[in-house]
Amino acid sequence: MAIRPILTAPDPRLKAVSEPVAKVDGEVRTLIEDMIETMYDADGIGLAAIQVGQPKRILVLDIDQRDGKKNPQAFINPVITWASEEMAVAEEGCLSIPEIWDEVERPARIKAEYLDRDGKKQTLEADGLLATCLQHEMDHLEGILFVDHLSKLKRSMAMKKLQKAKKLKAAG
Ligand code: GNR
Ligand code: NI
Repeated sequence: MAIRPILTAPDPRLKAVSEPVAKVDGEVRTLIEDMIETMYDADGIGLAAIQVGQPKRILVLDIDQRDGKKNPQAFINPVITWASEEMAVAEEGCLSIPEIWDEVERPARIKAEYLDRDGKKQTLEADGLLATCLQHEMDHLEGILFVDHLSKLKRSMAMKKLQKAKKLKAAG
């Protein structure tokens, strides 16, 4: 396993639309293991493959890391098959937009289909943080970041704040 570097905005690769995985093979499983290790190392609860520079429709999640217990889940070629009309607002952050947090409105409940690490088809019904996080990660597969759901003004303020933080970090 290896920790891979996480791309940060405005890296143009984060805008790419990721490609479906044709076969769940060893290479895909290695990528998934690296993504899980990278997610934990960065204290994240989710990660999409494009965030480590791989434009593949793969994401990993672990939304319940209390008590240090780990329950990582991998989703390959996920598709939302149903979304509730009811919406929910949640505070979101992104490992590719460090230190920026804001409220995003999304469907409150969703149903999804995906392949697991064994290439087996699975279905899932989600609400709460799982629904938020899954939709956030699935946006990454389309090249969409959570700030793209904000007003133009809020987005440009967020990106300015990020640029400033990056400059400060580079200057040491
Ligand atoms: O670690 C993460 N936390 C988070 C919190 C609220 C809503 C979404 C997320 S996902 C984020 C990790 C990440 O950037 N995944 O793409
Ligand atoms: Ni993200």
